[in-house]
Amino acid sequence: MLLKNVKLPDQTKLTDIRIEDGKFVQIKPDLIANDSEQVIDAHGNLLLPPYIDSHVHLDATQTAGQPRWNETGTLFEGINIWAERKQTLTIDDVKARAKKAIYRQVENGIQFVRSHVDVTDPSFTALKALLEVKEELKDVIELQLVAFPQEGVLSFPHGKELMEEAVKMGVDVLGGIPHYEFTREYGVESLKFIVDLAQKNDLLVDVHCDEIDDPQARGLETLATLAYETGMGDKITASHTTAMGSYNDAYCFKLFKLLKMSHINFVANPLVNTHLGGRFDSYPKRRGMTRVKELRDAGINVSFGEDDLKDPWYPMGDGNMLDPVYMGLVVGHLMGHEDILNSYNFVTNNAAKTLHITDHYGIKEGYPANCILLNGTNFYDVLNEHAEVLYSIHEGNILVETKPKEIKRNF
Ligand code: 17E
Ligand code: FE2
Repeated sequence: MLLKNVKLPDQTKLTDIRIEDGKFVQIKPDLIANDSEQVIDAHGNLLLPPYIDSHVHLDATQTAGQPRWNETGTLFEGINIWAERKQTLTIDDVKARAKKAIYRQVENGIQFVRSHVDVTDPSFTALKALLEVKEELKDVIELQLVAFPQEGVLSFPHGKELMEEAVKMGVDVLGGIPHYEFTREYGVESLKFIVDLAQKNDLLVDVHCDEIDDPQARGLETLATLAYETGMGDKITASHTTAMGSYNDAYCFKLFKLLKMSHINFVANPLVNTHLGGRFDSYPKRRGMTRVKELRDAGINVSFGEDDLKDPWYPMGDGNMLDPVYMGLVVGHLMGHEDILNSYNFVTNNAAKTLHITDHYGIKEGYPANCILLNGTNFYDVLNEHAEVLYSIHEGNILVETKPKEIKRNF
């Protein structure tokens, strides 16, 4: 296959790309098509590596309103509603809902996903189902599964054993939820337990860390210290960290030194945390998003996730990474022109670092031919105009083709 007249984000001139046996084999201008080679003319449109959703909950997707809607809009009501819905899970139910969400994600150019899966359920129904989905869709999407202790490690009966069992079942990443544990001490102990278990089993870590508007929440400093002292560094990710939006600046200044030393990654979920955050405030109301701009400017890796697609925490979401990018830029005061042009990094290259997939992710000769051709010549237009993903190519196969919308104006 030959892609002609492609615009790569870091190059000013157009180029051509040859794909053979599922890999990028040549990236240079003026390549000549071989006999019978399929040619796609990009007409100067932007080619990116595929979108990555670095934080989503596929076990709960498509359950909004079941058994009731979240009327307070708080994280805590979401957790309570999910605890009820969890009682009625079946493998077929989880698989059907997860696949529905993944198909939308793939149609919108996503090819890599990290999904948290609640393991505070002794039957492990959701995890069993998602392990099957991961295998069944492996030619379409690369799915990482996180053992996520939604109701706590120390604060839920047999929480530690459930995490250990999830490791045996084959998760890729270990999660945690220190701000939800009964006490600060339980939070600290849970983080030590998770990092230790990850080290012993050579797994990554991605913690729901300080997802609360409590300026006293201090899970992050413990997680970063563990990353630094164990040397796990960038194998560890802190998701949400919304308490950082409430920390005082003096504490945050001191904290940033540790964050840089620790090399941990951050995932912000701009849509969901703007929706769930500030719910106990009157006015002024806090925004609930972590300090994305300051983290980025300090050279710390930050990506964006969708978090929820129609579930007890968030009633919206259609598997499109342009949505969290848009919201993240608005809420994060990241609307400088260069900020907008480069914002695709939050859902591509930065997310690839978090997922530890940079050895096979990116548009480079010799790498698997994974890419998306967008209906726009730069990311400012793509984001602003909700540009279609014209082609999503995975290991050299065209997964999805989309025709641009045709509008007939009668005036
Ligand atoms: N669970 C949680 O603790 N936090 C979230 N944002 C979601 C689930 C979606
Ligand atoms: Fe989450």
